[in-house]
Amino acid sequence: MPISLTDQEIRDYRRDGLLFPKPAISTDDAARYLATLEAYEAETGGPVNGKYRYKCHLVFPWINELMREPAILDMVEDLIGPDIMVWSSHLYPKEPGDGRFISWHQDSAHWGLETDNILTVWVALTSATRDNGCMRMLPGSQNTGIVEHRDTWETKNILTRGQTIAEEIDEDKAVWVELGPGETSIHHLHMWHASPPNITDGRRVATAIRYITPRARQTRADRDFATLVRGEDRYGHFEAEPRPSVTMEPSMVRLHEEIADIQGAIYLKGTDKASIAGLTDRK
Ligand SMILES: O=C(O)CCC(=O)C(=O)O
Repeated sequence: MPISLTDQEIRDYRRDGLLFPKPAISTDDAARYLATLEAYEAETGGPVNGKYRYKCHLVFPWINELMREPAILDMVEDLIGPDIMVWSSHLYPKEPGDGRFISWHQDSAHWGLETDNILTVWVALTSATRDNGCMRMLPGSQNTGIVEHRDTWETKNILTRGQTIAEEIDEDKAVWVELGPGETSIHHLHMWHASPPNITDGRRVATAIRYITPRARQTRADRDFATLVRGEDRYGHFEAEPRPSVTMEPSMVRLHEEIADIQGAIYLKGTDKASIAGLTDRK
C-alpha cells in the first residue's frame, strides 16, 4: 500500500478536493527541469509554442520523466488507486506583464472524461505566489459536479474557449495556492479554480499533470490516448502513448499532431469552431 499521504490528508482531499503544499521533487530537480525548458526556449527563440504546452510529455522527455516521479505517483495512488494513467500534461509559463490569466472553471467541463476519479498534480518549477499568478481554488466546490460554463474567447485567457463558470462565485471563500519550487498542489477534476496575471518581474512556470484511472472513458471522441505510469490497464479505453527519448522526436511530433485533432473535437464540442490549430493553449 502507498504511504505517502497521511489518513488526515486523504480525508482533507476528499472533503476539500484540494491538497497543498505537498513537496514532491527537490528544489535542485525543479531548477534542473526549469533549466532544461529554458535551454530549449533559448534555442528556439522564445517560450514554448502554444500547441506544445499541451500533451507536452509527448515531445519533452523531461516532462515524461517528471510525471513518473515516484513521490508524485505515491500521492496519486493514495487518492485514485494503484492503476494510474496520464491523460495529459500542460506547461504553464506566465511571463512578466503578459496579462495572461485563467478564468474560473472546472477541468471536467470540457475534457469529456467519464468518472470523477481524476486529479491534477500541479508542479511548481518556480515559486507560485499571488503576485505572479498562482492558482485560486474554492475548497469543497468539487461537490457540485459539472456546472454551466459560458465561452468568452478572451484572447488573454489561457483556456481554449475562455470558458468561465456561469454561476456567481464567492471569491472571499477562495484560497491562494502558493507554492515553492518543487512543491505541488493536487486538485479534483470538478474543482472550481482560476489564476490572475503575473504582475511581477519574474516568470512563473509550472507543469500540470492530469492523472486518470484506466477505467475512465472518453465520451466526446471515438479514440483517445494516455500513458500508463503505474499498475495495469485492464480496460483498454485509451491507446497507449510511446515514451519520447529526445526532444521533438519526429515520430512523437507526428503523434502529437494526430492527437491534437482528436483533442480539437473534444475541447470544441458544441461550438462552431472546427479546429484548435489557431488557439494558443488547450485546456
Ligand atoms: O497554471 C495555472 O495558472 C492554472 C492551471 C490550471 O487551471 C490547472 O492546472 O488546472
